[in-house]
Amino acid sequence: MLIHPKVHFKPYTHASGGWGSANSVMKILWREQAFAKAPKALLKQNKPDGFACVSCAWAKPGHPHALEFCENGAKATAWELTSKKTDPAFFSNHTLSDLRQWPDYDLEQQGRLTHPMRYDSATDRYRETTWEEAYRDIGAKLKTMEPDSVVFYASGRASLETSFMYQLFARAYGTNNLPDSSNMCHESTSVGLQESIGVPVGTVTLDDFNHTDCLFFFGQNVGSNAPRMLHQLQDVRKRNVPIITFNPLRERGLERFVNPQSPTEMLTPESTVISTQYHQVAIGGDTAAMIGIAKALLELDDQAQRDGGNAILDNDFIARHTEGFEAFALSVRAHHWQHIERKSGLTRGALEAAATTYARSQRVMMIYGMGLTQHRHGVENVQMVVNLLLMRGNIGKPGAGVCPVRGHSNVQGQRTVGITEDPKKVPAELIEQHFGFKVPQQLGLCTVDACEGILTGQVRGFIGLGGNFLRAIPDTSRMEPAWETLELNVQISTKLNRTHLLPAKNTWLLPCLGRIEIDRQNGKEQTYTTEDSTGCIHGWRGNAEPVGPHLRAETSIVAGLALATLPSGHSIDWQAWCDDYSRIRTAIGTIYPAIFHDMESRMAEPGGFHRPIAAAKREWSTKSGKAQFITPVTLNEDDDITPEVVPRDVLQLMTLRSNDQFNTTIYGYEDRFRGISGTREVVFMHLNDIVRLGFEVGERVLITTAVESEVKRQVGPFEIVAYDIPEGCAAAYYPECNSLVPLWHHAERSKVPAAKSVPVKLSSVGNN
Ligand SMILES: Nc1nc2c(c(=O)[nH]1)N[C@H]1C(S)=C(S)[C@@H](COP(=O)(O)OP(=O)(O)OC[C@H]3O[C@@H](n4cnc5c(=O)[nH]c(N)nc54)[C@H](O)[C@@H]3O)O[C@H]1N2
Ligand SMILES: Nc1nc2c(c(=O)[nH]1)N[C@H]1C(S)=C(S)[C@@H](COP(=O)(O)OP(=O)(O)OC[C@H]3O[C@@H](n4cnc5c(=O)[nH]c(N)nc54)[C@H](O)[C@@H]3O)O[C@H]1N2
Ligand SMILES: [Mo]
Repeated sequence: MLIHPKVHFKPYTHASGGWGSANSVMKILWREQAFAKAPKALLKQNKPDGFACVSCAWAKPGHPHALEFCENGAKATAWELTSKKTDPAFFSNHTLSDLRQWPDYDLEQQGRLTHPMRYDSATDRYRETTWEEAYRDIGAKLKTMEPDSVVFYASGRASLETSFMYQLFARAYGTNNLPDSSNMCHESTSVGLQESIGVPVGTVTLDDFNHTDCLFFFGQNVGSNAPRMLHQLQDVRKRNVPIITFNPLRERGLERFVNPQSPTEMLTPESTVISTQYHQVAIGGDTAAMIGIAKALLELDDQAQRDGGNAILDNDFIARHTEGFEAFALSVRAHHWQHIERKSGLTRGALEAAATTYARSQRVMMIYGMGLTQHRHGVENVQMVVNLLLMRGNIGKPGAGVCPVRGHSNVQGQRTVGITEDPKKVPAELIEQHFGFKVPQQLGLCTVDACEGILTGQVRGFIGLGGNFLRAIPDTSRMEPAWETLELNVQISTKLNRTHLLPAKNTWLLPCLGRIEIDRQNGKEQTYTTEDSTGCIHGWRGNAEPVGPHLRAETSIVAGLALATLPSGHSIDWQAWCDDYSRIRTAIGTIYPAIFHDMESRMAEPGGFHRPIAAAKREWSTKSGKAQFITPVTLNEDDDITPEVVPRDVLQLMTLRSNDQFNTTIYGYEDRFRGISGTREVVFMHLNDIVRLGFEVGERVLITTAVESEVKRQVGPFEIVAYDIPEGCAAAYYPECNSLVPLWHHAERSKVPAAKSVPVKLSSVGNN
């Protein structure tokens, strides 16, 4: 057996949370030399008088635990408050060609960016500049460019205040090119839910967890990516509420949990069983699985009618509130069980078991993540969740509803205040009335379109409000050379990443404050706001001293760029807004009064305030005025390869996160729950596939995309790990595998890259 010396694979036998989690937090505090600031900061994390965790978007309770953070939230805090610095001396020691050889982990490990820098092509280095010079030169450059050739990307962390200013800046400049990270993430939700129930966001709040009597979980890895939700799940389980999970992998956080903040749990061998049914659905098999559940429900309902029992369907709700049920039911009945079993990878018995529990429950929530949205049929997956909920009237009553788990901590909020490429989604008239400029009519570019534009040369400039665009997008090895032909690349960032290392003709790196840091403007500490995954809006403030005197707040950087770029004479007083953020909030309230009226007082309430969500009140803002059953057109996860003739050596690859990363930020090489340490260059496969394809466990292989063979997309060598994953499926880490995902391989309608199902082939090293 070939074993790569770096890799250590040992199945993890403990629950999620517990000592493993406490240990992991101590390690990162130590490594980041963050003991001076982090412990004090952690006490304020997600507290009404503190700061919003910079990790996930999960809801922050009004009455938080003494320590309202999780292992990964603590890592994110330590990562931001590190005492290490990437300063001008660092940059003078390294050329960009040198730094491009470094792995993502090493780049961000250098610490926080401290000074505004400008790329100097003569020396291939960043050199220090002043803010004034940077604003002046960027502004001058932007003035010479065609507004629709410039892209204003936002990553999802910036506050509501910054996001609102940023979209105004882009639109006043003359473009709707406002792609964001949700274009790679929950856009399938925004498109799917809008069509089905008339809102682009989920309908549940934290309180629903107190009333629910059944939860479904599709394709979300709660233990790593939204661990604070484990508290709600644990409480729900204490009431004996069933949790039914659909995931190709047996994720530890969905199996067992020990609350690391409970001394009794830490000192006893007790852990809470999370999922009561665990269905290892095939990658991309969810729609088929849900069709199976729907079919079983219809069959149970038929049976009840024959027996004179209670109806299983909520016929009254269906009649009063929905449209399209007949066609949907007809189509579900027409699917044969054999076909459903083949497509979902699950047995009829398993799907009937899920349906029976569903049928017995009165208040059901369905929770999901990237396992549903990042597919060719990501929108249909989301709409199928809604179909199931509608069948039993599970939207718009306590304890029930749809719960997409958003990613970045303010990604939902940035959309609410206008970050979108679609001008129809912003109140253009109000903007014109108050700020005196016309919102451009032309549809802007989403993320995939922006990438196309970079490839074709239509896009000439890029401004990044956070994020690591070039690493997060698909088809990275095709995108990188095209990127270097850009005229302008401006990155507003906290840490060095690969996007900073591929310079355009004019490139700047502008270091900003993180949200944990105290933001002083005009001599006053400022507060800021975010919206979480449950539509709840909170006020926060940073509490750590900034890492250096030259950092500027994101608001102030956006204002600086706007002032240097826009013609004088329009009616936004950027400077006054920066001096006092309550003025930005007043402006937000003027443009979005239904959501943000009286924001200043409401944002300070413990737990914040909820935006109105019509569907949660059974008001349907759809075209028909009713909630829509939308029938999926196919049960195939991917039509790129005709499923009936899939060659036997093609596997469906999902790219996913480890427990030791935040997106492209790699905290370390330890995916504790999956038992991997020392490397991320592994591919998880079923033992039968390994044997069938003639490989060995531990062998190092190249992974090649199996569609569009005229373009070579390949990564590796990666080491094969035998893993509990359905046959025909494989898994490997994001972002290492992003160059395997063709740009066109995205969800229809939402354009979310289908990062969870890429047809691939493996080959032995030296044999391709
Ligand atoms: N610590 C930490 N927290 C994070 C992040 C992070 O990187 N680190 N990222 C943040 C962001 S931006 C986001 S969007 C979220 C992402 O959080 P998640 O939505 O959990 O995203 P992933 O880790 O990519 O994988 C999701 C899960 O989908 C499963 N899956 C894959 N394919 C399928 C499928 O076809 N069907 C089903 N049912 N399941 C499938 C995988 O096994 C995995 O468990 O987390 C946010 N929070
Ligand atoms: N193959 C594959 N690709 C994927 C995914 C996948 O599952 N598989 N997931 C997709 C998803 S869900 C998402 S959301 C995207 C993520 O895409 P992005 O949001 O673009 O990427 P991040 O890795 O979150 O960005 C990290 C960088 O943000 C900067 N940063 C951190 N904090 C701050 C801050 O407070 N302010 C500013 N200005 N900058 C900051 C730091 O410089 C850091 O290097 O990736 C997508 N890409
Ligand atoms: Mo995300």
